[in-house]
Amino acid sequence: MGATVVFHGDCDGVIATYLYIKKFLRDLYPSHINLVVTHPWRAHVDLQKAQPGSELIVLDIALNDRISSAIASISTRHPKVVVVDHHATSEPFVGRIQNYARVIYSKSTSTPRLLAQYFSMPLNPYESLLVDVADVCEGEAPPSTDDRSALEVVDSIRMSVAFNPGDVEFMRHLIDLMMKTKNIHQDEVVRTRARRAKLLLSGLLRVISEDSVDFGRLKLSFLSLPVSRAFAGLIGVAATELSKAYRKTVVLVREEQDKVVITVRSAERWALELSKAISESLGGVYGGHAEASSITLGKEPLEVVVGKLIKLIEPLITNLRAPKLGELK
Ligand SMILES: [Mn+2]
Repeated sequence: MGATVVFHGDCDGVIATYLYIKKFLRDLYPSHINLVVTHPWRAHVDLQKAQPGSELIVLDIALNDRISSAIASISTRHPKVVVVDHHATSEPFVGRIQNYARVIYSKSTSTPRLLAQYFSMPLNPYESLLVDVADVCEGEAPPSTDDRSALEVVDSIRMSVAFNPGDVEFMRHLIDLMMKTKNIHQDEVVRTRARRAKLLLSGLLRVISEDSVDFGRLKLSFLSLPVSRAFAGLIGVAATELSKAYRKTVVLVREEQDKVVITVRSAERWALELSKAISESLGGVYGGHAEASSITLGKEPLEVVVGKLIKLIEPLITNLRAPKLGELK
C-alpha cells in the first residue's frame, strides 16, 4: 500500500514531486506517501529507504552506474517503479533500467516540464507558474512578463531549499503549501529559511571570490572541509551566482568528509564538456547539464586536486569551444 517518492533535493526536484503527487497520487496524499529526499551521489543508498510493497517513484535523479543497479535490484520489492528524469548524463543508463521500471526520459529543461509535456497535463495557472519556476531554477531565462511573482517564487524556493537540502520535513512543508495552492514566497517558514540562506550565501560568495584563480573565461575556486561543511547546501547556488556575477565559467572544488566534489557552472554551456574532460583526466563520476554539472572524486587532499586542475585547465581553455549559436536550444 502507498507510494514512496525518492526525489532530488533541489528546486525542480521538489516541484516535480508536487506535480507527480497531485496528478497521480492525490488519493494517497499525505498519509500514504513516503517522501525520501536525496542527491545523485547518495541516491543508491537512499533508494533502500523505499517501503517494500509500495509504488516507487524516482524523480529528477541523474542516473549513474550505482543508481541504475540499485533501481534494478530493488525493483522486485515494488509492484510498480517509475523513473522520471531530464539530465543529459542519464541517457546511457535508460536502457539498463527499462526492464525494471517505467522510464520517462527526455532532455527537457526541468523534470516538471518533462512531466507536463509527456503526459500532456492540463495545468492551471498555479501549476503552470511552478513549472516555469522549475525551468528558471534549472537555468532557463525567466518568462518574459512584467509579473515578478515567478522570480520571487524562484528565489524563495531555491534559497529555502538550499539552506538544508536534506531536510525532508521542510520538503514536506513546501509540498503541502503547493498542494494547498498557497503563496510560497509569503510563507513565514519559507521566508525565514530563505533569509538565513541569503546571509550565508553572501559570506560564501565573499570567500570563494577572494580565494579564486582567474583563467580569463574561467574562474577556479576552492573550499576546505570546514568551510564546505558550514555552507553545505548553498555551494551550487553560490557557484551559479558567481558565474553570473563575473560572466565566467566557474569551477568550484570542495572537500567533503569522504570525497572531493567539483561543481561547474557555465552560461556558455561548457559545463558538461568540461566535467567530462576533468573526469577523464582525474577520474571520478560526472553528471549534469551543459550549464550546470559536477564531478565527484574519491578522497584526496584539496591542494593536490587543485594543482592537477590548474595543469589541466590552462590547455583546455584554449581547446574548448562554446557551442555555436545554432546548437543552442
Ligand atoms: Mn534537480
